[in-house]
Amino acid sequence: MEDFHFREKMIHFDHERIPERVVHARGAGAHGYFESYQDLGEYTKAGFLGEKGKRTPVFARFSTVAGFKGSTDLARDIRGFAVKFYTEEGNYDLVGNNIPVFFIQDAIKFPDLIHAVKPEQDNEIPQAASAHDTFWDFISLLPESMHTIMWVMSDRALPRSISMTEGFGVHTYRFVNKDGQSIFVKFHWKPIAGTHSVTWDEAQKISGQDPDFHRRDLWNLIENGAFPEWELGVQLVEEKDEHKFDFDLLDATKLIPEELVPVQRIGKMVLNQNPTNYFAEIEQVAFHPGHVVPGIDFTNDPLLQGRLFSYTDTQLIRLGGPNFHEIPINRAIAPVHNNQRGGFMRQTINAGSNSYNPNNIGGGCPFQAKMSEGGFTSHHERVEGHKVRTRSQSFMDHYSQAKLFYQSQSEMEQDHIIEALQFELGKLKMIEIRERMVGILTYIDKQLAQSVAKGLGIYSIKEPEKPINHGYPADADPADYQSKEAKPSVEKSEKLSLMASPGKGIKGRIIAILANDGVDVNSLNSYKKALKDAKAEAKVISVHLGSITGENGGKIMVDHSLLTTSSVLFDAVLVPDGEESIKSFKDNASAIRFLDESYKHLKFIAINGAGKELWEQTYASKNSEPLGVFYDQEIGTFVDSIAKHRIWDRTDAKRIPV
Ligand code: HDE
Repeated sequence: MEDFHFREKMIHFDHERIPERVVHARGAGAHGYFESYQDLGEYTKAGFLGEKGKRTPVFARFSTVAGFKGSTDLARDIRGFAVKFYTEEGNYDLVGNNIPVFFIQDAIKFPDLIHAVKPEQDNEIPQAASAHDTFWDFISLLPESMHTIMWVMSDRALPRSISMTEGFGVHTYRFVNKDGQSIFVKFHWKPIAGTHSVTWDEAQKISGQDPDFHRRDLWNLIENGAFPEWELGVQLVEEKDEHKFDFDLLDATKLIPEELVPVQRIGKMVLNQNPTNYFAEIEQVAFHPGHVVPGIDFTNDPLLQGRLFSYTDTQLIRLGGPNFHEIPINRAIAPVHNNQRGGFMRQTINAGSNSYNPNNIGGGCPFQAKMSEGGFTSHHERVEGHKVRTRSQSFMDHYSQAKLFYQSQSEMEQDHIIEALQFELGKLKMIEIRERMVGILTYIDKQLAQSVAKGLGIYSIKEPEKPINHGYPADADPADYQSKEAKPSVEKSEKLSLMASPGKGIKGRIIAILANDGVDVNSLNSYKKALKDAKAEAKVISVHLGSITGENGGKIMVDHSLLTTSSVLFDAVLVPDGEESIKSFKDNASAIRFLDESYKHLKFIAINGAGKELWEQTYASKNSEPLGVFYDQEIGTFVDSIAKHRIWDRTDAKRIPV
């Protein structure tokens, strides 16, 4: 025991773990900057938005919600989208999600929601999945969740890359200008790379092939200089217009369709630096919707109000005390002066004798700065009403925006929602939960309900029974509050479809090149160059690792063997010319499967010269006119096509038996 080298090493090791986040445990993050496009002083006095071209350092963390820290990135789930702005006036945290609405309206239901979606309490199964009884039992009794459920069942829940997902502040916040005037604001992050997803079949396979898929992608994009970028957008609503909408601005299950209030782009975020240490940065970063700067304030959204409590509370247990703001990743760049003292892990060495206010000993310092001195002063608001636990009548329309979302999807996206519901509900043990859910779906869309029912073998759909009376006025019949006839304010909202924001170019896409000894090196290299110029990555896949030799000499390094990778990890495939190279692949089941699976997942495929002989081995080639398969085409055509992400009208893809 006198061996202190041993003791100290072992003691530190024994204490390496801290509790993972209760939600959003699985995450990845990066540093970067935010650049303001204009002076937004008319609406907000926030300094970081007050000058065109002003740059503010940021740290962003992206996460899944339900899975544990070691779970797969490709779970069907909401993605957390949290950004910490290190402004000159202190830290501002925009703690959002990639889906603009939330399951519940009132924060008190949050522990129920999370208990329901997390692995079941008896056997802790299933991991990072909502397809189980407790989740759908809860959801089927909570009609207010239907709008978010539509989003989560859509491809929004399966992003191709973090850099290809939108972000939303979800709640309505306030901007406040220097004259104390306030305007409501909803925040949006719009990815420059467009919004793109993978299919459920791919998601499940990626979860096996590379559970770190999103984390790796984010890391590689930054290492390769293909920096992820988003524009920050705002929807602004004047206070006088608060009640102009047929939904409540304070209801987090509702969004403002862009047709009603357009999104104005006010700046850009670029993530250009990977973290140095995962634990010190991604694990220890502490976000909080209550970390605001002068010029940004809250509303009475009851979900937001609950969050304002929860985030400090959770840091106390996770990071071990009240000094978590002194951990390097959480430190403000603005100097901090207050009378807080002591507590576990205090870092600051405060000098002098006094730690109170008012004081004379310290010359009156530190003191709470007034608004005129740049201090934060809460927005003045007159409120009146009764103090009761109830929900406003204006929160009771649970279906109109679920309908709007479904109606705004392309046919293919609607099909994916149907398949997702068939999968999720199909995994349930209790048939009555399935029936209850299908009943509720009729309130969103009858055709949707019927299609889901068909897959579940439900032949007669029952109207939902009276919902349970939670959150409604005590004397109310909840059935009166279902507003199932409510119609959305607009028939269709274009931007709710992933197809509406394709983005530009192919930055960050990964293209597989199937090549072996004897490949046409010149052609391969010109593809590689064209892809690199477009900031995409080309990866050479062969039957072995090491290097391969071209038909006229020249060596090419191999990135993966067919054993160590899979088509689901790529966006498109190229088969270059070269008799010998193709010969070696022709009998290789993995190579044939690679092409078939790429075809099934609607990816673009370029075949050159002898590559046709390999293609002819595939099941896909038996289709009369395979769409999106190019023979001996210009490189440019292939590159431009990849920007479309997938060939959505390749309807025969479903027939491929892989
Ligand atoms: Fe969170 N949420 N949340 N949440 N949330 C947490 O805080 C909570 C909600 C969101 O990368 C926790 O530090 C309550 C909506 C993100 O570190 C916890 C309610 C939105 C992250 C917490 C909500 C979010 C969290 C767990 C209902 C989108 C990850 C660990 C009232 C606008 C941040 C932590 C990161 C994390 C509570 C609902 C976004 C427990 C009580 C709505 C992105 O405090």
